[in-house]
Amino acid sequence: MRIVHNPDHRLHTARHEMYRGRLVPCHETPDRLDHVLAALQQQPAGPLCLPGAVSDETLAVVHRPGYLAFLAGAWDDWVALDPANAALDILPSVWPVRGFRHDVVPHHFAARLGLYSFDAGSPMVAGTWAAARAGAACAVTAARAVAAGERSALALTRPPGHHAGPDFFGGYCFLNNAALAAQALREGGAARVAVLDVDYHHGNGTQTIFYDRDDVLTVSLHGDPMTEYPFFLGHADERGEGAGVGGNLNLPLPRGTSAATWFDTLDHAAQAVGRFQPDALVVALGVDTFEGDPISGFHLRSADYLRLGERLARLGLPTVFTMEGGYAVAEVGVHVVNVLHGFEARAR
Ligand code: FKS
Ligand code: ZN
Repeated sequence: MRIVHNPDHRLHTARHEMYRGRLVPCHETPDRLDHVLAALQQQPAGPLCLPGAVSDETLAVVHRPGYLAFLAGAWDDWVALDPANAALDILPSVWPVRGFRHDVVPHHFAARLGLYSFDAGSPMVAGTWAAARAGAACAVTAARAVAAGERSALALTRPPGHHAGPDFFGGYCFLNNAALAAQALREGGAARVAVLDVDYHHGNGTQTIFYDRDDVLTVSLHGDPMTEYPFFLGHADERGEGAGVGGNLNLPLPRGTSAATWFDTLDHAAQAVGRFQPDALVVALGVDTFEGDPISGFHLRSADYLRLGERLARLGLPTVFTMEGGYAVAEVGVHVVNVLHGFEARAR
């Protein structure tokens, strides 16, 4: 398996996220990725390589140009508000809810920050744009390698991507790496692409991006949004719209779900992927389904990640993995590597 890693991920190192009325240390830290690289040194799973160049036009197929320009200029705009802001992370504090205008982009940076976000838990720093952009390049490079004939590739990157929508960030995500990979597979010749999201949290950004399209199936198994983040999307009755009706499948599960039930549900997800008869697969790979994860509530154990990799390989599809969540930091590396080794063991 080709592994495309983000050499610039450390540029996105934030201090605080807002949580229940206070600023707490960020869960989404650079050492998450360092643990994966360390585990890959112990148990190699394929050649490590760097991302190629990716144009703004490529990003703009998935994200709105105005949103991309906002992200690119955010740090300078933040510091222009007040030079003292240079010592602080960017976090939004005002949002346009129901009844407000979304079609007018305010001039004030604090207002644009709210327009383009959905939580106060996703800090931006000076290097966020560079890190996210290099991460998106990893996803596109991995997808292009698979489109060119590699059996599989991993975009080993952070910040993650599956919560980022056409024009919004949140849930630690700024650019949707899984969606960019799916789009690159489409452009590389796959007529139909399935995205299977196995992160603990619903892939709301990916769902939204492809909701009205019939060429990309989105399937997510995740904590029930009635109690789990991101709360406002991810229910079973969300099936797609317009040409995309039937092209989205949500499999919400209660907090506390066992590995056995989770794997039964994975089988349903895999059957839906098979029925769609895709030419390629994107797996949004979060390992926050682990029983020891500090912010999640499923009960997978380390060896279960080998089984996950095996089951994904059994779909028999050219496959791109994107790295999403996982916060039991010391174990993240072993779990990701287990998925890759399980996959390689069954991949032809
Ligand atoms: C604890 C509250 C956590 C935010 C959860 C975000 C989950 C992000 C993720 C991703 F893959 F994107 F990284 N609320 N302070 O795991 O889905
Ligand atoms: Zn997650």
